[in-house]
Amino acid sequence: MFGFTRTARVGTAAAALALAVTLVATGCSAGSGGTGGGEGEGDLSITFLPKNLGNPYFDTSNSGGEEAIGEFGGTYEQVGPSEATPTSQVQYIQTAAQQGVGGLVISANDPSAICDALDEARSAGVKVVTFDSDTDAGCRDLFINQATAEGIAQAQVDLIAEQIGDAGQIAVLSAAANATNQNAWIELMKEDLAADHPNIELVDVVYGDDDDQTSFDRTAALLQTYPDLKGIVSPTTVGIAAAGRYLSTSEYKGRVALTGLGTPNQLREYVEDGTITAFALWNPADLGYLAAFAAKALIEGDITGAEGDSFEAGKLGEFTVGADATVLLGDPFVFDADNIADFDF
Ligand code: RAM
Repeated sequence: MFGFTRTARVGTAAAALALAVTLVATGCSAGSGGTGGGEGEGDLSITFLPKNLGNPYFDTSNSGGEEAIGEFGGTYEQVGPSEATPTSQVQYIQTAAQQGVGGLVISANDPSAICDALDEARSAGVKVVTFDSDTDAGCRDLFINQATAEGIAQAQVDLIAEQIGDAGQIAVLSAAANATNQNAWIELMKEDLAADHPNIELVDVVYGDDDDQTSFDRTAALLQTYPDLKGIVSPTTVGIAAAGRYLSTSEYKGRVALTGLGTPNQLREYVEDGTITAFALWNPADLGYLAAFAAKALIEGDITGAEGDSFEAGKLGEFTVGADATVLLGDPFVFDADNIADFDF
């Protein structure tokens, strides 16, 4: 499994090297989960529920979960809606509860719209781990956070500021309007811009719903509406890939900067053709892997989600639960023309 080390730092050569070495040294498990039931107490059948299916980011994160579950001998399943709308996950949560799975690992499309369903699942004994995009804290046992929201916001503001000479109009192309993760990052980006970048004007925030075509169309509309636009920040892997595709064959290529959060495989061609200079992300596979081990620790009663609880997460080592029942994976990482060849996800 390609893996970021927990000590990776934004844009450092050492981190890039560690990543590259891990990439070469390890492989990704393609097998399905085990036969159910681990060595400890509890039912290690664990269902992964992404925001929507068909998103390479979640394919990678959930393959990390599958790898972990295979290692500890549980049963992996992935289910999910085709559209990332606030209530589209409810039916899958209800089904998991009826099946009596041991754990549910979910990236939430809305902080509160799925809470009733999650409450019912938890009442039925299902341990609920949010990862990637949280719910309200009271609706889950644990949240596995990819990186601090402040760090993710800062990385994107730094990137766009550098790419447009710290001045001019920018817009944000986000995911679904209610997405907990993107909304938290955008609020913090606004704060960073106001505090440190007086000459950058954020003129609009638009939503592509983590749908490729919608994101593509929103990009076209932004460029028409704001002829002086200098840059687009897209804090979603779906959005940035669609915007890259639009820009790469348009008159705006190289004139309007594009950055945000993306996967190397989806953006490689746009880095190579000069549409994108640099973008950020974390390792989605490690995020899913960590979330699976967290679910195991909850199911087996090793942890309850209390601050200071700690648990083992296989090859990633030991993690400790922080405030608000949150576990932190690491730091965001910046990809550019110099390091993108080292990554394959
Ligand atoms: C998309 C999803 C996901 C987010 C990434 C960066 O794949 O919106 O929730 O974390 O982008």
